[in-house]
Amino acid sequence: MIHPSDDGSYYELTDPVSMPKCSGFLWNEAMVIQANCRGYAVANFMQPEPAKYSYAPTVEAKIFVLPEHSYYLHHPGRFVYVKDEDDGVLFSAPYEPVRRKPERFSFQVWKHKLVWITEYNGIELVMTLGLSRHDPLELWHIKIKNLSNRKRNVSVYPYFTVGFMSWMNQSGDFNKKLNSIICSSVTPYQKAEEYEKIKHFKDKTFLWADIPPLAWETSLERFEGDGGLSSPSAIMQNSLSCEDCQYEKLAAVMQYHVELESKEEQIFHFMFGPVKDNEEIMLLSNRYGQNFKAVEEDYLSYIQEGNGVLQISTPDKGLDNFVNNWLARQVYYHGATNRMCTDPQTRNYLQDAMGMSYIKPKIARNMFLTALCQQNDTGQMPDGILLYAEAELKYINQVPHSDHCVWLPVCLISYLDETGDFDLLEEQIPFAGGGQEASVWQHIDLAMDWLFKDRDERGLNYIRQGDWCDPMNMVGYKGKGVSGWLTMASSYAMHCWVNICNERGRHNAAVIYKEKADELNAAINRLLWDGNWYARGITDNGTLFGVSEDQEGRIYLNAQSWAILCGAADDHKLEKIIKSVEEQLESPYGVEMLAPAYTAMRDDIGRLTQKHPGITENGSVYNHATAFYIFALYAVGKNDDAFRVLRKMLPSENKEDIIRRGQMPVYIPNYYRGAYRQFKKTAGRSSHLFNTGTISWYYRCLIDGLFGLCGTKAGLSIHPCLPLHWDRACVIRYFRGAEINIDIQREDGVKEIVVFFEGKRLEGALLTGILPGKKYNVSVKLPVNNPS
Ligand code: CEZ
Repeated sequence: MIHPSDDGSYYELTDPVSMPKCSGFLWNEAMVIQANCRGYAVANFMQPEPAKYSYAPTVEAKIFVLPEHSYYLHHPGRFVYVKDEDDGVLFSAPYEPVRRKPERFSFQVWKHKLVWITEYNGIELVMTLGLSRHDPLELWHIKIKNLSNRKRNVSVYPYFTVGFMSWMNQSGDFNKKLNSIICSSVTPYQKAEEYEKIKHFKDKTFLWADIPPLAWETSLERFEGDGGLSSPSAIMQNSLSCEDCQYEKLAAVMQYHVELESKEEQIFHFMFGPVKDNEEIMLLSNRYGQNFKAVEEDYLSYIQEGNGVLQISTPDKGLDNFVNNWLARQVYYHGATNRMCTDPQTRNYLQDAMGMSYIKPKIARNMFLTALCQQNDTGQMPDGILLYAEAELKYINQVPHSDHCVWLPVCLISYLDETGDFDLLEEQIPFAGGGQEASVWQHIDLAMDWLFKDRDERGLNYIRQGDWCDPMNMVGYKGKGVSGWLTMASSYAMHCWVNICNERGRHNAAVIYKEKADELNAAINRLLWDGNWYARGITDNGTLFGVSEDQEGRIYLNAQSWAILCGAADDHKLEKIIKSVEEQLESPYGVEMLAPAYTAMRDDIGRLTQKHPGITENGSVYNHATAFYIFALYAVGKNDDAFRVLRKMLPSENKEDIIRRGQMPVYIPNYYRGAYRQFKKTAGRSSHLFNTGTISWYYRCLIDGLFGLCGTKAGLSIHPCLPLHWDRACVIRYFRGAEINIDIQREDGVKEIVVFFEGKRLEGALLTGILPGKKYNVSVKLPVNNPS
C-alpha cells in the first residue's frame, strides 16, 4: 500500500481510500503547497504576508496552517475530469471529486514534485506538480495515455479551484492572447492608508495552458449546475460555456478533446498561481512556458542544496529512508521559509536556525544575528522576530512569553559545534531600536542575566502568559506564577553558555554562570521534586501543578526532560523519572507531553486545558517535546530508551500503525493524537502539520546522540550511541566541507568505544585537522553491550 521507491527518490501510496489525508508538500521561499493523495490542496504564498490564490468557497483562516486539516468535496484542489465520449463514462484524477475506484492508483511524494497516477477504464492519467526556485507558481505536467487496445475518444477537463476570492470584487474571464483563464479580485480593506499596500497585491489567480482549450468555464455554479462536482452539468453538455463570471464563485476549467490510438498519449502543461497583472502572466509564460523540464531540474537542485550532513546505512531501513531522503528537507523548509510568516516566534526562529546550521550555516548565522539585533538592551528577547521593516508582531506574538532568551545559547551551541565559527561571538551588533552596539558575547550575557533576574523570591522563573508552552496563559498572568520548566531551561541555557565561554577562555564568566545555574538547580530540587517526577510549575495562587495529586495534567514531559538536561536530576531521580514517563506518558505512537489530558478548564493554568484532550499541547504526542526527551536521554547515556522513543516518531513497517497515523514517513508532524489511556480510538492520528520545531531537534538527536558525530572547535568528536540491537551502522558525515565515512561495529572483547583513523587509534576519539574537500575513513569499535 505504501512503500519507498528502491532508490528512495519517492514514497508511493497505491490506494486513495485507506489514508485519505496522506499528503506531500513542496515549497520555495515564495510559496508552500500541501496536496493530498485525492487531489485536495492547501497553498499559501507571501506578498510579503501570507496570502491565497485558490480559495475555498467559504472564508478561511490564513494565519497558520491548521493541524488535522479537514477536507470536503468543495475544498480547494487540482483535478482533471475525463469523459469517454463513446460510453459517456466519467472519472476524475487523482480521485476527487468523482471518487470512481481506479484500477490502478499511485500517489508519489518526491522531494521536488508530487505525482498522481490514476488508471480507469484503460485510460491512464498522470498529474505531476512541480515548483520553480523563486516564484509562487504551480507547474503542472499532465499526461493522458490510452492503455487499451482500441482507439479512444475522450474529453479532458482540468478543473483548478479558485473559489470565493473577495467580498469586495471578484470576476473571471479567458484571455485568448495569454491562453489563460484569469480570475481577478480586490483584497478587502477599509482604511484608506491600507490601499497603498493592497494596490501592489497579486489579486489575480490565473490558469495558463500550453495548448489552447476548445472551451472554458470560470463560474463554479455554472460548471457544477445540478450535477454537482461528482457529475458536473457543464461536462454533460457538449461544450463548456466560454462565458465570463461577474462577482460569483469562481473556477478555472478548460475543455480539450483528445483522440488516442492504442498506447498513444497526449501531454498538457499548465501554470497556476497568483499575479498582479496580465504582464506578469506574459513574463511567467515566457520564463517557464517552454522549459518545464529545465525548471524541474533547477528546482531539484534547489532542494538538493538542502541535503544536509548525514547519509546512513543501519539495520533499520525505514529510518535510513527517512534520514537519507526526508529529514534534512524538512529542516531546510523551516530555515528557508520561516514557516511562511513574517514575524516568527523568537523560540521557533532560533530553533529553526539551529537546524539550518547543518543545512546552510550562512543562513543560520544571519538568523542568529537578525534575532540578536532585536533584543532589548535589558537583555530580554522579543516574542517574535520581524523579518521586514513594516512587519508587525501578530496573534500569539502579542502575548508575553518568558522563555525566548533560553534559546540563544541552547541553539547557538549547535551552530558553533557544526561550523567552529566562534568569530560570530565577536560581532558587534545593536539592540532593538538601534543605538549603542555590543558584542554577541555581551548580548547573550545580558540575556542570561535577564533570565537569572526574572525570578520570584523562591528563585523560580516567572511565566507571565506562557513559556515554551504557548497556551499556558493563566499560570502567571497575575504576576506571581512561575514555570518549573523555564527555571530548568534557564539553568540548561547557562550550562551551554558556560561551555561556550570555557571553549573561548572566558573562564570568569563561565564560573559566574555555573554558579547561577547551580542556584537555579538548588531551587528546582528544593521546590519542584514531587517524589517520582518534577512538577511543571506553581500557579499565581501558589498551587504546584503537574504533580501526583493532580487528577489531570499529573505529569508533564518537559519538566522531566529539562531537569535531566540541566543536571538537577541525579541518578536516583533519573531512574524514577524514566519509570514514571514510561508508565504514564509512553504510548505506541510516542511519548505524550502530559497526562492525563485535561477534560475541563483549569483557570489557574489556562487555554491549554481547554484544548481537545489528546491534541496539540493537551496531552498529544507533541513531537517537539518528545524530541527534547530523546535529547535528554542521549545526554545521560540512556541510548536504548532514547532510540525506542526516537523510532516511534516515524510510522513503523506495521500496516495498522501506518493506517492509524495516516501519513507517509516523508515528514514528522507536530503531533500524533495522544490521551492514549483516555481516548484510545483516536490516539496516533497524525496532525499532518509539518511546521514544527521537532525537526531541528530530531536532527540534533541523530548527530549529537545516536551517531555521536558532533563538531568541536578542533574537529569531529566521534562517540556513537547505537541501540544495543544494532551490530553495525555506516554513516557518511559531511562536516566543514569534508566527507567522513564512519564504519561502526560491535566487537567481542571491546570494553569501550575505540576509534581508528588510518589504522591508528584516535586519542580522545577526536578527528582533527579536517580539510574541506577531503575524504576520511574512520572505523569505530563498540562493546557488544551498551553501558546504559
Ligand atoms: O504553536 C507552537 C509554537 O509555534 O506551540 C508550541 C510552541 O513552543 C511553538 O513555539 C508549544 O506550545 O496557539 C496555540 O494554541 C497553538 O497550539 C500553538 O501553540 C502551536 C501551533 O499548534 C503550532 O504547532
